[in-house]
Amino acid sequence: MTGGDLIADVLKQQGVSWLFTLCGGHISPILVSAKARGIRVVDVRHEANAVFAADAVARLTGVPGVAAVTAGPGATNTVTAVKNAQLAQSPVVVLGGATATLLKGRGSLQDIDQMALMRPHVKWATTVDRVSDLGPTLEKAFLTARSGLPGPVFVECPVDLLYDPSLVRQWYAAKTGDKARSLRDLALQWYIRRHLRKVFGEGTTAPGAPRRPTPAAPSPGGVRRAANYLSVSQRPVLLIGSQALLSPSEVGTLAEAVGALGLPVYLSGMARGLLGPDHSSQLRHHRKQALREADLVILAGTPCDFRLDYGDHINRGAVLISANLSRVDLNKNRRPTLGVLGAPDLFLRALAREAKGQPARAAWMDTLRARDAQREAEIETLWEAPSPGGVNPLWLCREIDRALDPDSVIVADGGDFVSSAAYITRPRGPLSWLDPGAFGTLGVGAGFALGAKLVRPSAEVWILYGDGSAGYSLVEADTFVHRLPPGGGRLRGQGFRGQGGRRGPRGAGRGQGGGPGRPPGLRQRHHRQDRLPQGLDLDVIMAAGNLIYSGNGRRRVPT
Ligand SMILES: Cc1ncc(C[n+]2csc(CCOP(=O)(O)OP(=O)(O)O)c2C)c(N)n1
Repeated sequence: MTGGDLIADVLKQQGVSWLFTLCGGHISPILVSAKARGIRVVDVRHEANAVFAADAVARLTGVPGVAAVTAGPGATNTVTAVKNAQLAQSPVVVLGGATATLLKGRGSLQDIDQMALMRPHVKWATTVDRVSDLGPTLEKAFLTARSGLPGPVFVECPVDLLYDPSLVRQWYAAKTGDKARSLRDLALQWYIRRHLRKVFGEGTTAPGAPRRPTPAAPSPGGVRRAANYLSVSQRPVLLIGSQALLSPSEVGTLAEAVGALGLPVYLSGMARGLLGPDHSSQLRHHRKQALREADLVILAGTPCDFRLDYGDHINRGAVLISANLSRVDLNKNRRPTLGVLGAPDLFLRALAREAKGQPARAAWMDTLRARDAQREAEIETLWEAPSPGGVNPLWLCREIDRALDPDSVIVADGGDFVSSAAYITRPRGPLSWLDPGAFGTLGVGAGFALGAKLVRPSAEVWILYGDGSAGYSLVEADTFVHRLPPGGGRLRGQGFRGQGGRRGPRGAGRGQGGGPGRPPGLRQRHHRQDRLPQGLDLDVIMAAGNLIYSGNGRRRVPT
């Protein structure tokens, strides 16, 4: 039983189906053991994309997504994606390789202070220094990632904890030689033996059943008070944000509750699509005006940050009810009339049960609907306008909307183009819109799409790229071709030709990072990079401006 096995056992037990990675000698045993247990090891071209993919898996399944990255640059490359997950409140577990415990701080390859690097960006960053702690630490990491306000965690796994103990002992023995020739040699032998007893000494235990965090239920008193406020409101507006979608298995129930409440509702971030493409309660335009005219506003999982002009979009005289898992977000920039600390989806479900006999608000709803229809008509004139030298982005978004399959997921990665897409395309159902969230990170596209396609293989997955954002992750087209199941739906492409396998992980030379060499069983992709442009023959990659790829002809978007 190696440390890699212990980690893989916990992953399996926690229900992890995919391990995203870019390999390296420091982490190879984790990948080999995971693969042996039937976990799909999906290797990408940049560690950020491994974390973005894990983030998408977490958002779509509720089970923390997992990425394993090698020591040093592997970890530093994840920082943007980890920070993005932190701000998006997404439960991601990042396993980081590290130099051998005995070599820390002594100038070995890729050895840096990873705790100092990661700590500000995660809920919990920890390092493990004995094999017996690997399993329990990882179990705690999963629980931490998904409990309370979810977020990423980082677990550093030094390389000598991961390989077969007999190999590691040999490796350490080679440092001192068999025969001690001097007092110094004797001391070193003694020191290393003592260290090995610590690293391997304790017995290991089998992983337990995954512990589920207790749901953060809102207080019944808070729900009752909200229902009372609602019962006298003439012009309420409900705004639902990403945090309300943190329990993917419950989104159907949430959608029913929101429908039953019957309030005018705006959906933002991950909540887009919650009510399907054209629910009668949902509004898409003139949100600011609605919030200014409302006499009651419910923020379900939405802070008063820049997206609401720090609270200024909301009528100062309105009753403001905010439900949020984070006490900080609950009170950010503007103290609500009623703040309910707890899961916003549970709050809305409880409110739908509690709020009976609401006043008729036909006039208010009609006003909002009329404005919505008027804006839709305006947009129709805009998308027909000629766009010299390129494609009218509004027209393109409309075409995409027309083309969207009922079973589709949109990944939004771009600037203005994506802002336009957000109000023109209509995600078809709950959890069918993925965007970076409050961090506004360009480059989430391919990683998110990879995770989405693995979670929902039969869905059509669209990446809406700006031509700028496309540059960050277009290279993962290669990953789509080689790491997604063949024929598994619409996220696919042709054009790369594998040139056969060179054995071993990229750059993982023998003994790299102080480890005892690369284990067998991993194959590196090796392709003709000069064929890369042909690889963009994908029917799912859309880019604003002049770049439009619509590859396999099944649904060609006209240019
Ligand atoms: C990692 C990162 N770098 C830079 C930015 C700043 N930024 C926001 S939008 C944008 C332009 C994006 O261009 P494109 O994807 O083509 O979208 P467009 O706005 O042109 O539609 C940039 C550089 C960012 N949000 N994220």
